[in-house]
Amino acid sequence: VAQQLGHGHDGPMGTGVSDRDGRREVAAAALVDSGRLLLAQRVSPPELAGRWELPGGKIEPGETPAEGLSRELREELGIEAVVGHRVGVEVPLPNEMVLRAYAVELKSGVPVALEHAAVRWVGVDELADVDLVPNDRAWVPALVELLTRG
Ligand code: 523
Repeated sequence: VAQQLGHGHDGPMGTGVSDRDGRREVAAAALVDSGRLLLAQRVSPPELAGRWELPGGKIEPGETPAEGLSRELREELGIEAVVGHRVGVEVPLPNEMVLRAYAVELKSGVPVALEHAAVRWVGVDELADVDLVPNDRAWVPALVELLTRG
């Protein structure tokens, strides 16, 4: 909801700043369970509504990426999750933000679309056909690898 840096918070690092370069992180979950990846369908903004993303959101000042992403998944999907290693490339966003994906495991609960239009589980064979939000397309090769190994 809040735009750009700030949010009205003012931590020791300044406003909304979370990494060494002064960029605010948006974290997204590559949540894999039983060999399938969880996707969530955005409701906003208009240009992204109806398209599918790895769920997540902005890390707040004072949160680690793992803490912030766990919080977002609790708020958006009603699940408890364990945040693991980085997946794929980092994607620069406007307003000095950076988008990063993390491998996530489901700890408890069943994902429900509390802030999305819908959720769905996709197998590696379906990934190429999904209407992903443009930023998340950069992760497809890494997601294929995540879904095919082990
Ligand atoms: N993305 C994106 N892909 C992706 C996520 C989770 C986010 O491209 N998988 C982009 C979309 C927005 C920005 O990152 O440009 C912030 O994501 P958003 O809106 O999901 O984060 P929130 O929920 O923290 O944002 P507010 O509604 O502003 O609180």
